[in-house]
Amino acid sequence: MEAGAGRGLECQKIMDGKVNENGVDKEIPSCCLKARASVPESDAKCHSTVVSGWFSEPRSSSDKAEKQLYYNNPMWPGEAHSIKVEKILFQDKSLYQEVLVFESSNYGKVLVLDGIVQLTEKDECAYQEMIVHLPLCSIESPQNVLVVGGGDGGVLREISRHSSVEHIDICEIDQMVIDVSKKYFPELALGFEDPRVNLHVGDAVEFLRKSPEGKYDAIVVDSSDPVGPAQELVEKPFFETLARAMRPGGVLCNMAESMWLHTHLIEDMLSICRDIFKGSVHYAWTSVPTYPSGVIGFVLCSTEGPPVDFLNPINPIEKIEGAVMHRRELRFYNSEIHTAAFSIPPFLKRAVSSLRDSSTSTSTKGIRVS
Ligand code: SPD
Repeated sequence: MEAGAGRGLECQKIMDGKVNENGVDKEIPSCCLKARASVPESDAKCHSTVVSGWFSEPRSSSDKAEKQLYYNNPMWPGEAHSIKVEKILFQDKSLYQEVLVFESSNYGKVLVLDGIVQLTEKDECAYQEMIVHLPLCSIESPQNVLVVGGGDGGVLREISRHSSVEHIDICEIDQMVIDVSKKYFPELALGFEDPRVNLHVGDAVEFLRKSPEGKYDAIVVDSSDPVGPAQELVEKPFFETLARAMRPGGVLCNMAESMWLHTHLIEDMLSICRDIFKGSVHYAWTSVPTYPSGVIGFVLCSTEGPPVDFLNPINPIEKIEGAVMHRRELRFYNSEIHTAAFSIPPFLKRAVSSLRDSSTSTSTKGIRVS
């Protein structure tokens, strides 16, 4: 990253607003400059300047042949969000992925796995608080909770606000993510210090297969994007395994990508979940500026049993003693945001058929998709 910092000053002039085409200087509006930067490296003459000192979400690879894919991550082809890098703090390859930590100019420290931003110190609250409190505030007195993924500890930090919780299992596959988070993200990794936490380093599918049926009141799936090894975490067998491990009327919150980029994936996940979870199934979302398109969603499901009204939290965070201030003040979540998170914009309702008739889809079994 830093090696390229002095390169491409000539190119920088072009990026400042002018390009020379066939000997003629032409003004280029900044929006077009951005668009130019989104073509593959071989076509984008100014690529090295665009990335000098900036991190952009690539399909990570040091292999030259794959460099063409720099701006073509299969999850968001044709776009890339860049964050200015002040200093690279850590870079290594674990058994599973490339792990990068850098200090950014505007978002504090940033954790990147296989070239994809997982969290930044500035906006992680909007993800971790929502993925935890949306499910845990929707049931009375959650006691047994499982986290799948979540090796940075942020989800654990949020669960620990719930005094009713007695036991937290976390199954994270990558020990390096845990170690790196403990070193560089202590405000998240403090979640591991809670004595209720039981860490299992390994494959979540294996772990769930061995879990007793009906063990968990709540499961939070804090995975990376479903490319590569995380692919199976959005497929039917995985959801079946999750449902088996949940008690009747238990709740699941699963990361479910962006409404702007992944309507097909959302449709698929909702339809799989409707088949499996005979309680209720909903889609909610939050704003995370450093994730592609600036938003990310969640699928919330409950198993058949005591009905769960996700939209109106029965266990409001404000009423749990000490929860709002536990370890650090809540920054994003409150009960008002909770309910608002389930509001579905018209374009999304049109794109995802199961979100269309949100107010009328209550079945006799109480299944409601919205
Ligand atoms: N596109 C990035 C999605 C990342 C989801 N997991 C984030 C981990 C934070 N605990």
